[in-house]
Amino acid sequence: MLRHLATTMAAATVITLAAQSAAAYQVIAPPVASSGPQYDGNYSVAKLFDASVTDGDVGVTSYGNPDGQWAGFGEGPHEVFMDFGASISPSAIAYAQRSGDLADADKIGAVDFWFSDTDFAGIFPVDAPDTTATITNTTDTILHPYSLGGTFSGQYVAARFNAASPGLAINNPGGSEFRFLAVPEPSSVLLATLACTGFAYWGSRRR
Ligand SMILES: [Ca+2]
Repeated sequence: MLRHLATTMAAATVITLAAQSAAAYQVIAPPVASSGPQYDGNYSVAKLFDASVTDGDVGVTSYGNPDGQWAGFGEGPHEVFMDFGASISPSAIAYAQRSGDLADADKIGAVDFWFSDTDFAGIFPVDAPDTTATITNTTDTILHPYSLGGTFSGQYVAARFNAASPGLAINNPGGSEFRFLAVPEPSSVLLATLACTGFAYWGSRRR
């Protein structure tokens, strides 16, 4: 009976930890300030951060109309500054395209990023970006995750948004929602699961 109880508890521990580790991404809070080009006052950069986004929305929730959309004027590339108020350490981004009026226009295909703990003071960097996120989905407005290829840190971010389809007659690319994402270490979750499971089994053997 006691052994059965211990086994049940061990199984429950594994299930609980598995549930806690189900969120592959942790959404980082939006910047406290952002600036950049806008098609007009209805399409400001702030519209990238005007919706409620939780960890569970990543890869699942569709934004776009009626959610506010950011759009630059013309195909760009469009250069944006963000201040997060304190240093962040993202490993990925979540991006929802703007719906736009034309199927092949108004979408972003790649974003170049520079991270710094010093304010860019409105001067866009001229050196190579720290990393580039390739935005592969241009057909819906779901908040899809994309890797940064590593972990990058800084309070200030300069971001260059590149059109997915340059050269179109009409093209005002932008997005519906954007967030940086932290990616929890899977190894630590696995170790915690194994440690708790082993502890419960050891307890059952002693009885
Ligand atoms: Ca929005």
